[in-house]
Amino acid sequence: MTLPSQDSSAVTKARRRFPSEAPARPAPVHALPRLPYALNALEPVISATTLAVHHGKHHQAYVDKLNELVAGTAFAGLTLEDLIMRTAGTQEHTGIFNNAAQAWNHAFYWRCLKPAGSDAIPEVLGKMIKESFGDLAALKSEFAKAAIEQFGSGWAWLVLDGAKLRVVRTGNANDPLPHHLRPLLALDVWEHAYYLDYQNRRADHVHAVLNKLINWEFAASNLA
Ligand code: MN3
Repeated sequence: MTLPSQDSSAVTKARRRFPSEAPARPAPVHALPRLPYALNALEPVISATTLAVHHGKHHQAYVDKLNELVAGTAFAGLTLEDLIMRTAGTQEHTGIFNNAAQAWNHAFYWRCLKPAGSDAIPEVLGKMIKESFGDLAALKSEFAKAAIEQFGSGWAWLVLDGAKLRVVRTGNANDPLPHHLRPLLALDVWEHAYYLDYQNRRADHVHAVLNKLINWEFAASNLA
């Protein structure tokens, strides 16, 4: 006879009788982080509808799928960063990599944005931008180019590479961590990030975010 994999009534009774021995259903290791602002806080650049779907459906789905994939495996209990580093470039763990990276990338991305962002840059970061790009306009221009020219789904990043800042782009779920680059800022250019608000006008979305929503304090905090 095949034992039922889910709770049989006998198991349920045993759990009631011996609560201390009952294997509690483990909480998901990876949880959807709360947004650091209200759903409508980024309007009109990013609508509440886009944010609700992007965070509540897309980001949630990556987290849920990751929990499903790692449950009962040697990967259970590892942080997102560990999962990314251990599965990057492997053929056999592509699913775990993709979902762990997307879970990490989105958690990072939400913090890169803030309502009514301005071009006021913390001093240390401002100095590095000057050294690496010349000025903020040049950084924005290079960042926008990477975001707009990324073919298909992906991300644009400002990263710390040794002592220098660089703009890089990655396709699909890929992020800079396995390349030993430290992310300072990320911009999601998957269509789900902007399509409801901008349809095919990715460039308009990119420029609006760069000019109105960037959290430079968060970017600077990632230097440490
Ligand atoms: Mn996304």
